[in-house]
Amino acid sequence: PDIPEVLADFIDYGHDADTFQHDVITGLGAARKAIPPKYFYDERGSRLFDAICALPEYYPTRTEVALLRAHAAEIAALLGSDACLVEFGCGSLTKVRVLLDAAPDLGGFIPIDISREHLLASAVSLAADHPGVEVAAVCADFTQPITLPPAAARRRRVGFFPGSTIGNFEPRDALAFLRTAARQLGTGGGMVIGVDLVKDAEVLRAAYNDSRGVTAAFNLNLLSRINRELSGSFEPRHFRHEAVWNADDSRIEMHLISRRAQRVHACGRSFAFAEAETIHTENSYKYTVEGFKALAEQAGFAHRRVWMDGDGLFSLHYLDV
Ligand code: AVJ
Repeated sequence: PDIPEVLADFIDYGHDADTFQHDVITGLGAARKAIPPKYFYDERGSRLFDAICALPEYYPTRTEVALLRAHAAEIAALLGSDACLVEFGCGSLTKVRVLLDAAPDLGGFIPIDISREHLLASAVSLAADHPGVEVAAVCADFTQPITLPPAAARRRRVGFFPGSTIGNFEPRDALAFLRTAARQLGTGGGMVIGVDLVKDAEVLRAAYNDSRGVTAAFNLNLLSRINRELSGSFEPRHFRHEAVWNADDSRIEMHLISRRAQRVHACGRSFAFAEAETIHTENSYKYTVEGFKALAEQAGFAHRRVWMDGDGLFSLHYLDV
């Protein structure tokens, strides 16, 4: 398909289509059922996630955006001139716009995301608003090996990984991801990363159990997506959303809990659920500033700067490669 004129490039690795079926079959066939959280983000899921970000209980987005706004000039100075920002799992691109508005001499921007149509529309709109920036979008699972397009290869590269998406990784996978990113960004490069912090359990619980039920709809949409894309027979109302704080592992866990014993079909197979059996759909790890700093240093970054809100809810870090 044609690449829209405002984009320098649009590269599609097709990662999503290949793996969804495989991960659902494996995940629902396991003794402890689980499906990776990256599959939340089909078109409807991406829209529901944007709605989560606007919820009063969901503090991470507004807190991080306020940090980006408050420190945009300092971050822009750290980016320097003609750098290329590489955003991992970019979603709607609302956060990077705060940086772009403050960094007029940025040279390139590479948004990487698994949600193809959402990425295309967001990248086109951003490129139109920033004609001086070379925008090359990559549709891919950012945890898989990818080759950065020429817009990045020619410039000093700085990663942008906001939203505490790093929290979706098991700590050892977070370390592996940061190591790979450091290699890809290269010596002299950097990373701007948002990390959600350990805090009062009730604040955490409320952020993932909002009163409007948007997070529940986001979680349950995974079942509707299996119905749509993998000929599934899930009845979403026969499952319920659960999000709990696991203090021992320092993470919020999201589950879909079967309200009854039932049998469900998907991918031409049959899966049995006992009453109260769960599908584990997400971990969202929370860090302390010291804990994250240690992780980043172990991955080969030098910790340059941390910014936090007054209530210590969320942290934004600048790392040097
Ligand atoms: C985008 C992974 C950071 O863990 O807070 C929001 C996803 N899940 N509400 C998070 C999410 C439920 C979010 N991350």
